[in-house]
Amino acid sequence: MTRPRIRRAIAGSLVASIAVIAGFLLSPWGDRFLQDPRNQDAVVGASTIVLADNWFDPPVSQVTTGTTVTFVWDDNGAVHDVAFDDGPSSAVIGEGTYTRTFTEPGTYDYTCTLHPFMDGRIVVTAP
Ligand SMILES: [Cu+2]
Repeated sequence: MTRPRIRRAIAGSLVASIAVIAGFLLSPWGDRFLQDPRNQDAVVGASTIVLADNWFDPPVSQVTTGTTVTFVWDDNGAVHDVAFDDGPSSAVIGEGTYTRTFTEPGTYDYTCTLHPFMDGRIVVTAP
């Protein structure tokens, strides 16, 4: 290849790469990647949290003490876990459920250790 051809080839692959990245960031998945899920409004009373599309739904939930929160895997077999900052965590699984009962008020952050952007929060208030 001549030099101009090489330059054109490099420029072409650069443009293609930028287009792919921009396409990703503008997609719904990229939108989720860019935002902190814990900035979402809390859904009051949500005691079931669904794992789908690399996302906890809802990412922020507010419940009262004594509530058992159930996490439900529904991501076509994609493997995730629920790991709380204060210790408890589920197994790394592709289907099934995980439950945790909250006896103390507080803010409980959790994440999926396989997908660091996949974050969630449970706010526990006194009844
Ligand atoms: Cu995950």
